[in-house]
Amino acid sequence: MKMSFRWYGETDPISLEYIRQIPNMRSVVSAVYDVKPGEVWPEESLAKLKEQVESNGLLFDIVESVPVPEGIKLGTERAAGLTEVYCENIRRCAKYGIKCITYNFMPVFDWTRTQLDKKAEDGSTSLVMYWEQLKGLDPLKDDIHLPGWDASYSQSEVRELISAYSAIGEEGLWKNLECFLKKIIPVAEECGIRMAIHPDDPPYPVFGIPRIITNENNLDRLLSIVNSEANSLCLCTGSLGCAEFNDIPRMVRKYSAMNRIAFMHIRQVQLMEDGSFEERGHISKCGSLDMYEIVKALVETGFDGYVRPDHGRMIWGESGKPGYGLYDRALGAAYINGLFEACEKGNKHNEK
Ligand code: DNO
Repeated sequence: MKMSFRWYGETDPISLEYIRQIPNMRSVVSAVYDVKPGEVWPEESLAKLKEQVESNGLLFDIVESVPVPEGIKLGTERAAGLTEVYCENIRRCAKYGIKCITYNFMPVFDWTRTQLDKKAEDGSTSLVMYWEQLKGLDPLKDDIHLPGWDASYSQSEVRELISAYSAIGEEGLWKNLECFLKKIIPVAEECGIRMAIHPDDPPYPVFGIPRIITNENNLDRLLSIVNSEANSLCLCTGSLGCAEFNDIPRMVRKYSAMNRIAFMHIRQVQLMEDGSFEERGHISKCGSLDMYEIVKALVETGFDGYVRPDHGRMIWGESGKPGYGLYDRALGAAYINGLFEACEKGNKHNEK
């Protein structure tokens, strides 16, 4: 496995010097953040990122994300042109050494949470989603400002988008994803890049907006659209894992054995009885996901893709981008390294 760490570029309060000091750190996961979805990434920006990362003794070979514009997801008349731009971005990334690109196909919003700094008993804070706080909200009537939602849309734009997605429904979204994949995967193959789709977070419809990258059946369907290792998963344990119907170790084993996981996001969540969830410290004891079983599944299937500790809590007085502080993600990386070492040595021992 290739250990990696997300870095938001020069505005990230965490320096590459610090990231480099995390044991076994290899790759920096980043992106060109100052270009809008649907526009071409300037080569100078990619060259600069590569130079910054490499001068700190790390590799820049994985991108998260090249965002997919709404026009592609909605299949508007602009979709074909926007897909061309997307393909150009894949080619440019390849030119600067990128091997894996993460993206998602979530309508309008990326992840959904109701609070980003919920205090736990030990004083740490983390992201949570409490159904209680969402109940009764109607995005078509109420002004909704959930933390972390894209503030670049006005409330009326959000309403229009939600109506447009409700009109196309899940099957419409599938059709547009299929069209997109059939165009981009051959380009990715040609450039030696693996596209890694991030699951919907959480993996079910929110406010009636369709969501499709949610469960095993749908992941099977997605992978069969183009049967190629360039059409792979970013398997995010925390996103898929906040629904009880997803058995994460089983899914990891299955898709890793098929060599269709390009990137693992390792995040811990605690599921609550009513479907709400809290993000927690990475170790198995802290939440609903058995991290040992997850890593064991990876090791036993010979996984050699990228791994990153996903969302950490804020601890030790740190403040910063919710989910993306240094300390708890570094603890997560150390823990994940430990699980890999133990599972790899155990595996060799069993083979003898
Ligand atoms: C949350 C992340 C996601 C992810 C995108 C990928 O912190 O896991 O925002 O980067 O969904 O496109």
